[in-house]
Amino acid sequence: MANHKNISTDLVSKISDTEGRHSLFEDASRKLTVQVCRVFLDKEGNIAPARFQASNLTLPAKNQERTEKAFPLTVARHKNVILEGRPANGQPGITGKRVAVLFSGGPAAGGHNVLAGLKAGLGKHNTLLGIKRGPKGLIQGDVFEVSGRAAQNFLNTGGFDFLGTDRTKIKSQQQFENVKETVLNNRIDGLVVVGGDDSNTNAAFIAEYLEKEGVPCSVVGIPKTIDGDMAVGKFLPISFGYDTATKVYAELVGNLTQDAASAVKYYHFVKLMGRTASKITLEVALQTKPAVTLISEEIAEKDMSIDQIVDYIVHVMIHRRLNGINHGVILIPEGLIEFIPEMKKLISELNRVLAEYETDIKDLPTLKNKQEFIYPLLSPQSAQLMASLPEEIEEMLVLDRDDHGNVKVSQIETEKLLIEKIRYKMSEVKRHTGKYFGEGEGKIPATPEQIERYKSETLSIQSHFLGYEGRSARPTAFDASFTFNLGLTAASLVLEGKTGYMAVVTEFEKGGRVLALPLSGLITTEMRKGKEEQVIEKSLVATSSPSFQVFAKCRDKWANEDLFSSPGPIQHWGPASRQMPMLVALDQSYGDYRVFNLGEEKQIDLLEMEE
Ligand code: FBP
Repeated sequence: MANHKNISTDLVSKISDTEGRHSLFEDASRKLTVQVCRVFLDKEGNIAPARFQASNLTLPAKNQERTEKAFPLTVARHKNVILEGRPANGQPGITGKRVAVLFSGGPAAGGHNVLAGLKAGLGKHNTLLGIKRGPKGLIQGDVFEVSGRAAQNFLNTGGFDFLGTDRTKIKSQQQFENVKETVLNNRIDGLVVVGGDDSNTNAAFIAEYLEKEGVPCSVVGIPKTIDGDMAVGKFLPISFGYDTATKVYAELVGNLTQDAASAVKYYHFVKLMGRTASKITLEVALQTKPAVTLISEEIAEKDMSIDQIVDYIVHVMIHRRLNGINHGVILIPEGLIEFIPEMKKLISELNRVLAEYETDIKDLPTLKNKQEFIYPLLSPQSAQLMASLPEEIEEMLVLDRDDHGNVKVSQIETEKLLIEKIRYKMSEVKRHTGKYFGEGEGKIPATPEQIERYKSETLSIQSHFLGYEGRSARPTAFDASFTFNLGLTAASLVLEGKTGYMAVVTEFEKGGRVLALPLSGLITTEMRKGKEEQVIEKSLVATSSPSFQVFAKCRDKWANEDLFSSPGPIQHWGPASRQMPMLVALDQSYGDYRVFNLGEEKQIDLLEMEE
């Protein structure tokens, strides 16, 4: 053991001081200001809840008849009308309410600022309660009081660790009764569900159930998910967490583009999280300009098979190699597998079989036993496709779905499936250059020197999956402000007893507009585990959207030359800290993506709530 006598005890104690979320960065972060929408400021500039009234905007149900059947009370009350927040203008504050909040689904940066916004909106004369471990904690009654000190300590920090989260779908009569018990036992007047499409579906059903049971508790949802699929046109440009996650991934992908061009030997294949939607992948592509980006929604629209996708990537690689570039970055959206037509068919057949024979299949001990059981129940094409897949992918596809019936796409190594096929195709091209290069239809023109150079190059691939790294990062300045205002919006709504709404903030370039969308207006019908279910509609990439169109216009340029850009680490202060997602700026027709404006800069002090 070396002698460490010379180590300064002062230095050791300074290093210990950073324990428990007190790095220099975390301590500095807590003191950063957030922007507060003006509807939440009184004449003295102090934070005060807004008042909500009917606006002239509506959100018609996707299927009025079905929605009315599933949510009769909610629909009768809100009549598809969107509410808008207005300043309270000195109206007396509402007091004595107890409001509980839970996180649901995957973590997303900014959740703690939702809590801080709720605490600030409720003020000293109402109580904020935290529910641990998401919907499961709600069912089990795991509730505690959130102090101003605790909320202040978590201000501007990442993750969901203050409360934890889970993915339980509240569906059985028993679960609904347990929720009612928790509400009554804890005298909860308002319940705020911070979650994505499935969690807000939970919120919509709880609101309807509690109203039917005559329990006076308002239920409000808050749109969270890094995936960006919880978005509603101009009313909700994006969910919180998306900006932070995409910036984390864009930094890492930017680094990989630099690495590819520096080491001049690797193709980096990067699968990016985002579940069904390719919105994360699209934003990262806009920020980094890689050689190839696959967008699942486009692939489905063009009905592209796996082999056609492989051919497209190989085509880009060949052209780059002929032009002296044998490296690059290729982005693959996590949910791609569900959009490839033959895979989509296979997954839907599997969903039906898994739903019908759930317990029989679960009981079978090995993958081989499961295969023997499942194969005869699939169509011949699907059975053949399934048999051609690498074993790990096969295993993931027959794995159980999550509680909401989603395929666990984050666990399917789609990038490896593509890599295997690309390697094979590239080696085939190298072995049969005469078939692929030269004059004539379908051949790639190349000089003999180019072909010789082509043959001398090798293909080296590294694969990566970026997902969990971006969900719990410290929120960007945009997400920190966005979420604080979402918390204020939800606090204002529950104080006024509004129920069955989603709190949203829009107009990110003009100081923020604060709205409440009827949750039932967002509901559609989807097949889950082979059955029709009422769920909130996912917002996917529209190939007609400006963000996709801009990408589509540039991608050939990015494929032919190295035009990547590296956005670097997230800036929490300074000029680059005011960026919002490029996709949002494009799709909302804003003039710029570099400066968001969600109101007045405010230093938040929740300790005064303790007095
Ligand atoms: P939410 O929709 O609940 O926010 O989850 C987002 C997500 O990160 C997806 O991108 C990903 O497919 C999934 O969660 C992974 O789930 P898990 O945390 O259960 O591994």
